[in-house]
This record gives sequence, C-alpha cells and structure tokens, in this order.
Amino acid sequence: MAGKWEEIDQYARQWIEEAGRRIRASFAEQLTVETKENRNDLVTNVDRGIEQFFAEHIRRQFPGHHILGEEGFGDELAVLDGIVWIIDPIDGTMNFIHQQRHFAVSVGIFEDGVGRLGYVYDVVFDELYSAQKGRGVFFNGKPLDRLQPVPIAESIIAVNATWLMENRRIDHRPLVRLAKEARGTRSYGSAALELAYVAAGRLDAYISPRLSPWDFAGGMILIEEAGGIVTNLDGKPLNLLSRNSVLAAKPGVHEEILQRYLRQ
Ligand code: 2AM
Ligand code: CA
Ligand code: CA
Ligand code: CA
Repeated sequence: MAGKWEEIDQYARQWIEEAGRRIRASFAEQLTVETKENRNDLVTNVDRGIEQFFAEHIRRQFPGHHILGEEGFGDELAVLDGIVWIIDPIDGTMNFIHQQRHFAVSVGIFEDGVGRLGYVYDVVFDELYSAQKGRGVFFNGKPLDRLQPVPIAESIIAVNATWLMENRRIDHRPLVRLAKEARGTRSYGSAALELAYVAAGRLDAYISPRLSPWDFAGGMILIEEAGGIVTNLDGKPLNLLSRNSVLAAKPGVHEEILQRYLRQ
C-alpha cells in the first residue's frame, strides 16, 4: 500500500522528537538510577518513561504492530512476523547519567524481519540519522553519500577497550592486532551512535561481541541503506530476537576484518 511507510515514518519522527524534548527537560530534574545485571549496568526513570511513552503511542496509533524494547514495556516476541518496532529509549545510559551527552534514541521498524525504517537520534546535539529502505540515509534531512571501501591502514575502528583486554567472551588478540594496524580506534559508549557514525562514514567499522537487538536495530538499517555491511563476528546475519556479536563496516573493510583478523 502506497503511503503506509510514509505515515509510519511521520509518526516515528514525531515521537522521536517528543522523546528528545522530554529527555532534555529531564536534565533539570532529579534522576533515579538503578542497576540491572551488574553494578555498571544502569537504568534510570527516564529510560523507562521514554520507552513507556513510545509503547503507549504505538499501541494507540498502530494496534496491530509489535514492540520490542529494552526496558520491558514492549511485547514478548517469539517471531518477527508483521510490523515490529525495536526500540532503545536511551542507548548509552551511562553517558546520559555521567556526561549528559553521547547517547541516543534508537528505533528500527521491521516488516516480517526486513528493516524498513531506521532512526538514531542524538538528543543533545539534535542530530537525526534516518533511513527508509530503498531511499538512502539522511543526516538531519540531508542525504549522505554511499559508503566506499577503504584500507585498514586508513580506517578508524570503534571498539570498547574491554574487548582489547583478556575477557570471557572472545579471543582479544586478533582485535589487538587490528587496533594496531588501523589508523586509529575510538569508543563512544553508545552502540547506536557508533553504528550511525559508520553509516555516516565517520567511522570505518564498529565491533562489539555482545549487543541486544535494540542496541543495533536502528543503526543496522542505516548502515545497510548506506551500502555498508552488518553481521556477527562470524560473518553471519544478525538475529533480531537474541543477543549477537556485531561487526558493522564499510564494504571492503568488513571483508578484510573478517578474513584477515577474525577467520584464521
Ligand atoms: P545501553 O546504554 O542502552 O544499555 C555501551 O558500551 C553500549 O553497550 C551501549 O550501547 C549500551 O546500551 C550497550 N550495552 C549492551 N548491553 C549492556 C550491558 N549489559 N551493560 C551495559 N551496556 C550494555
Ligand atoms: Ca541498558
Ligand atoms: Ca542500548
Ligand atoms: Ca538503553
């Protein structure tokens, strides 16, 4: 049906803007901070309030759509049939609490598992990265260039320092070699923003051994629409209903990281 995605896009933008206003207004108020899985895994009343705001509006406007969200206001989904909104109300909660910047609202909208609309909104900078399948990627409404290959020696790779040290999850040594051979490394503390930076060509690759669907859903749609590649660290497609490792990069860079660093 023509116009269906335009309508959904308009509502998504409207709610993301309103979420941004509410988050900025929250800076003037007292935050309630709690921990989740461990002492550095944080959540605030604002994370919960924003996800609840999205869930209420989506359910009222689009009762047939499904919702997957970090803070539990969405649905329990076993399949990706129909239209599914995958939402992270605040991606980079630690930055939100400690720095009051470098966090984002992330929304990915899928139809039968195919990404149709993607948004990453940098609330403090008021910068919206958006994509509609088949129409390219936009930064504050301005079209972005398609991503082109670049050598590792001229690449900036985003990776958290955790994964360059010995850790429980992966063999860190190939990533240490990659970090040495790249032009530089960065770590911003918001997976959604880092994925948006890859889509915008500011980063050449982003690597994380452990993300949830709401961390990467919006950013994945942006990158694929920009001509980049998003898989897990084995080069396989991401599962939108479970945790995944993530390798997101420009074309060429993605193959080189997989072949020269991760597969050996
Ligand atoms: P969050 O802020 O929405 O929790 C931080 O390096 C990045 O990893 C953020 O995008 C953060 O999302 C994400 N992340 C995923 N799982 C996490 C966890 N268990 N603890 C902290 N950050 C996590
Ligand atoms: Ca979290
Ligand atoms: Ca997140
Ligand atoms: Ca979050």
